[in-house]
Amino acid sequence: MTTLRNNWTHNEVKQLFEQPILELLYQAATVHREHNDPSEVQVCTLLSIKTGGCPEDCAYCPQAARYHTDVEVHRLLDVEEVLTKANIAKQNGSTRFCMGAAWRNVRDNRDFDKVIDMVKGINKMKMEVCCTLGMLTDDQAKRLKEAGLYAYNHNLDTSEDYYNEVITTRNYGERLDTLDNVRDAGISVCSGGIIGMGETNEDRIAMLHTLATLPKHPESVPVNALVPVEGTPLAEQPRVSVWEMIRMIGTARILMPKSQIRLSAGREAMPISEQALCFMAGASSIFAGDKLLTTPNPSVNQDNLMFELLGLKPRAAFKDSEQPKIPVEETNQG
Ligand code: SAM
Ligand code: DTB
Ligand code: SF4
Repeated sequence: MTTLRNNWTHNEVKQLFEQPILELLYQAATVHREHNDPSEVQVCTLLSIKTGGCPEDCAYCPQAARYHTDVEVHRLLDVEEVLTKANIAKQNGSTRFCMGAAWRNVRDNRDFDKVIDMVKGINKMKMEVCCTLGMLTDDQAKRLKEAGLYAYNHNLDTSEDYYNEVITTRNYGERLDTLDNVRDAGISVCSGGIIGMGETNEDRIAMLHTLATLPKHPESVPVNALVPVEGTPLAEQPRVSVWEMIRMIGTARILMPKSQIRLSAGREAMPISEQALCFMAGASSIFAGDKLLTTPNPSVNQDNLMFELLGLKPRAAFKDSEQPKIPVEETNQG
């Protein structure tokens, strides 16, 4: 059994990434089978709890206020509405519920109090609760942890060198600081990136190297294919091919054998045969439901058919881990 390593060299990552695609696929599939049950796929549902109007300039993002996209700005949803959506996601087979907010960073205001109530409510439903709210301080991370947050998503998105080509309103170091705060608070780390933004293979290799040499591997690594959205600076980017997705997923699987490698944005444009190759390369998680945050995704019915066809089954919640404790004041209320 291969052991977990955090000391990968840039050259090792490059050699893995650049090997002939079928060799990479075979090696990644082998590592996947050594460490995981390849028939299990984690099913997560996303919900945009606060949409659009974001002050950041991420060139890929339809929610940045400065680009003219079709996304309608919406204030933070009410707690009850979010809990109802989480319940539907659970009935549809999701074990993780991830709430996204178009914020640069979390602020200590009434909206954050509401998010805390959402986290408490979803944890009580015995789902893995995840948030992606932008930058977090260490105190905010601790508060989320105490409320029962299981995971926090904060993507590196690309290499440090290419970061400035995509986002100018924050830097890579700030991204890494938030990941540290999340890790230190004892929250499961979800961090990955996007391909298809004009970056080179060197940038993809560098991002994978950064992720795989963090003091602890992120427990989840989303691999997104850019969904080009009209009105954003990256609207005209060509779609990435399945081979590029396999290279990213397979390399991530070999580098981080136990992490959930998530076949994330981009599935809407992929036939089942292509998704099957991604599962073969070690993808072990998907976003389910007909919408990601603002863009389309395959329907639950389509995914159920795919699972049946490929002999996949959903992974149980809190497998290999514990459900975060429910705060005392909540248990008292029954
Ligand atoms: N505002 C928070 C932040 O940026 O961390 C959380 C929400 S943000 C929309 C979450 C992630 O969605 C981004 O880091 C990016 O990786 C992904 N994303 C956004 N737009 C995308 C697109 N058009 N295609 C693929 N992934 C996208
Ligand atoms: C992640 O890596 N991908 C998800 C989730 N984490 C938050 C978001 C994908 C967003 C795709 C564009 C949209 O739907 O707005
Ligand atoms: Fe804002 Fe996040 Fe979109 Fe960047 S990716 S514009 S921070 S919502």
